[in-house]
Amino acid sequence: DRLKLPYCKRAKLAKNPLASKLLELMESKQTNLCLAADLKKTDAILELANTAGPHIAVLKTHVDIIEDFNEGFILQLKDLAKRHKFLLMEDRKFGDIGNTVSLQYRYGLYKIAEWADLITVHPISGASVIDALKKGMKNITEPRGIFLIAEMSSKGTLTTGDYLKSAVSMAEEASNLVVGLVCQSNLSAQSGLLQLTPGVQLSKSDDGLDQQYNNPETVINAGADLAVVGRGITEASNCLKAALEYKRQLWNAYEKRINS
Ligand code: S5P
Repeated sequence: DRLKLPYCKRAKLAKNPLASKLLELMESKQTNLCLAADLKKTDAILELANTAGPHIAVLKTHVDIIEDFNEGFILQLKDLAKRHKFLLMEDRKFGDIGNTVSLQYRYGLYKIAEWADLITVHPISGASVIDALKKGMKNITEPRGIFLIAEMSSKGTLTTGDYLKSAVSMAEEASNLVVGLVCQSNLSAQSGLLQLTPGVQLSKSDDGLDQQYNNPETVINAGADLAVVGRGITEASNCLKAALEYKRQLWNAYEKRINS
């Protein structure tokens, strides 16, 4: 049972080397927190990454909301990721035909393929999107991984029924490149795949725009291996204190899960 296995054991079962690396760093840093740094200024993201860095497994970005994006920012972010040992995920949610996705991944202002360890992808266009992204990774020497979005957190999402089931099989069949699933419930029994679950907040149940929140223990018990926290940390009066509190609660819930 995936949910009962410790991260260090699952690191050996993952087919993607980056999934193994991620599971190992979660174990060694004792954190299953993915921080959504949804901020508009590079300085603010770098400051947050430096403060929270030692306590998170993944820093998740939406680079297209940044107002002063530049290459120096990426170099500094990569430097912080190396120093504090976390991975970078660009939550691009690619959702077009293969050819367009491979161009969006590799070119343009953001050159995501050059720096993001992990990306998010919608399975909407079919399984060939994975091959297209593989093409976009050509000559990139660092390991790369994909999180496939099987199920969204928002109220009224269309990711249900057969769509959801097909997304899971797509991930399981491409587990050499797919590191895990973005979803709200325990959908895959494959111990080498990670479940990334957003919609986590301690003090709110929604955000007024149909985001739905659960608490750390609920999402970990629903199968989350990595829990995404954004505004619960970025809008706290003390971001470090908030990050530490989410980290503590998420890790305790994980330990309880594997030991129960
Ligand atoms: O279904 C989803 C998938 C994602 S990746 N629901 C989500 O909320 N997300 C992302 O998680 C979203 O884009 C945002 O970056 C983060 C949640 O942020 P929060 O402020 O609501 O915690």
